[in-house]
Amino acid sequence: TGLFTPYERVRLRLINASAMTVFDVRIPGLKMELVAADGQNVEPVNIDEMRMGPAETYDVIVTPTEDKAYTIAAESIDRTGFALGTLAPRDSMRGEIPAQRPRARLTMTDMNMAMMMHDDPDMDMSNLPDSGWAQTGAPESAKVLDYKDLRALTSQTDLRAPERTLELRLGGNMERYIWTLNGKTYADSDGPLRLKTGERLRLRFVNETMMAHPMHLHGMFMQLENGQDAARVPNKHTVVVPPGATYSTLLTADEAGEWAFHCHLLYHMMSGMMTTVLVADQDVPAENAAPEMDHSHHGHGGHNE
Ligand SMILES: [Cu+2]
Repeated sequence: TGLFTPYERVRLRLINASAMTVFDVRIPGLKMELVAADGQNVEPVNIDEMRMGPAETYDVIVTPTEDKAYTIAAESIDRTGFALGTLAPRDSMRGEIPAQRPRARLTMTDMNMAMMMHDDPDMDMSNLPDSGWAQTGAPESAKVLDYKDLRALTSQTDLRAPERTLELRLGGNMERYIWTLNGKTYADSDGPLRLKTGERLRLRFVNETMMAHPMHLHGMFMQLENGQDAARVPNKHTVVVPPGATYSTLLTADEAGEWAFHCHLLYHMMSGMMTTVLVADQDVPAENAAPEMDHSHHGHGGHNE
């Protein structure tokens, strides 16, 4: 229970610390003023709820005015249950638990969007069913956070255009339960993605699966290309790429070293959806740039056969 005095402004840092669960988060009876995404300040957005993938972090300010308990309700998107917290003026009070929402089914739209856009970028999408991923079950009047709403509070410092695009295809093989980046598991990969110190590049995530993948980079923030102007694209350490979708981020490779880069769904990471980025001066011979991670003795390898 988080205690408040009525009319107090309370800042909550919501962190999805689950291993495998995407949550829809709401506090019935309270508007949330979203002020930070993944710990990075954004222009305030007033919302009723947001969807959060593992590792994603949102700071919200709420102002409870009534002398009663409010429930912080995080409903798993498979609708099997809630993770619950309480905001209350006194200890040992309990708020109401909201009714469970129906589970949304994924549709042809979720499955085919990436493929169709690839085949014919101009095709007419108007007669397709709605995306199942987009159906949160929130009431029509509710404002659900959209990535497009995120706008950095202050200007980005590196406004260079990217010099190149690095594509990451998110894939999986259901018969063997392996998850892959560019068709390979971590154990079978060709080693780190090599970035030159200081370079500006685009990372393009192409999700070829029917699941969302929260792609998480250590060491540096990515700037999500969400339609905001270049100076105000938001920083993220985790980007949830919906089923069949293609999302792009920008990155300035300004932190030397080898950084983990993986899907934050634990079982996906462990079964192969993991790589590293190596930021080094290009002149340094690869074998001297940094010690390779030892795939054979590393717990994250794909030893599932
Ligand atoms: Cu994944």
